[in-house]
Amino acid sequence: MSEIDALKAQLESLQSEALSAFSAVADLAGLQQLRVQYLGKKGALTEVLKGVGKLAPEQRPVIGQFVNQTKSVLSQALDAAEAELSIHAKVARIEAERIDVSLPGRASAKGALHPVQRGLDEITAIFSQMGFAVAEGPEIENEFNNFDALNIPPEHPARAMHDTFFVNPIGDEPMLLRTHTSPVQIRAMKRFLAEEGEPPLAVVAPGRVYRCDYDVTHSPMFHQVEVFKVDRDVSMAHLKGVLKHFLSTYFEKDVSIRLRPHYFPFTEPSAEVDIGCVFCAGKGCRICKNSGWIEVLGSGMIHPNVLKSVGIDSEEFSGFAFGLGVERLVMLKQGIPDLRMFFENDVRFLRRMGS
Ligand code: 2NL
Repeated sequence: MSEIDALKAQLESLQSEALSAFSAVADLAGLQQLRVQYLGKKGALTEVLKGVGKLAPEQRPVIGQFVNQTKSVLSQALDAAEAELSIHAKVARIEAERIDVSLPGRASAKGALHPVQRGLDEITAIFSQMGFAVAEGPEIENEFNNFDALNIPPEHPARAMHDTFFVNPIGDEPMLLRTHTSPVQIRAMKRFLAEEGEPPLAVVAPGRVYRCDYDVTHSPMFHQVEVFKVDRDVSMAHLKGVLKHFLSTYFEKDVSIRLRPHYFPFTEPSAEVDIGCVFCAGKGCRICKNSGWIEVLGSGMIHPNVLKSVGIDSEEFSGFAFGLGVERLVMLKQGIPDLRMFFENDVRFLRRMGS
């Protein structure tokens, strides 16, 4: 066989070997390897070309053309195989990513507000919508804001050590954890008068309060909302109207209310407020102890001494005020039987209440 025929035969077997290798390859990486193996700089085709040097000069273009033809056959076959494998790869990827949109969704765990915080927010929002300004203040207070300004004299039982948590004094000034949100009201009145000069002013003060009192129905930390309004000619009728609207909105029904005479040092006259029992509609049950009424808050007309202590002329202005325990109202609305459930943080309770 002539040199040129031998080279041609070599190229033909190279081509058929390569083509069957291309069609057997399973993935794009393997195909890339074959491309290098056959068409690369040190590939099989280059190896064949080395034999061309032994040919007579007039034979070289003939074999050159043959090599080019083989090269383009292989290169086209590689491109075709590559296109095919790419489609396979894409189909495989899409298949792997397939999602069944008809499957039910997986529930994600959601956090929720604590029922007391939710109650606090709900109650505050009702007064805010009525036009009361929301005020907050520090939980560590002095004796003036917590007691003196509220007409609570030094010998008053509420001042006794066992009710108040005292903390480190500031200099000579005794400091305490506020026992009610009233000092926020005192601060709000003082600030408002400094800024605006004179009433009207209407404020709602939500927050944590502390008392050294711990048993089945008392927690050393609990939450209060206090409300007051001061203006010319404010009367008990305004108090009753605000209470009726608030309580009916909070309990989401038309509740009846009843005021009973009471005593608070910071109001005169003072009244405890009952609502018609939300459990038995007044017929009498365990919750209302068969009276048909449930006590929900304390209220009254702001004592002239309190107005004087913040510099409001009690001859010209009057005001109503009331304070309520948030835990108590949330228990009544949600039917929670035991105050301690709020503070035990049993996740079964929190999950049931969290919505
Ligand atoms: C209760 C009673 C009450 C007030 C709070 C108040 C505030 C100022 C002036 C006068 Cl600045 N009064 N607050 C008035 C009456 C009752 O709370 O039993 N709360 C749970």
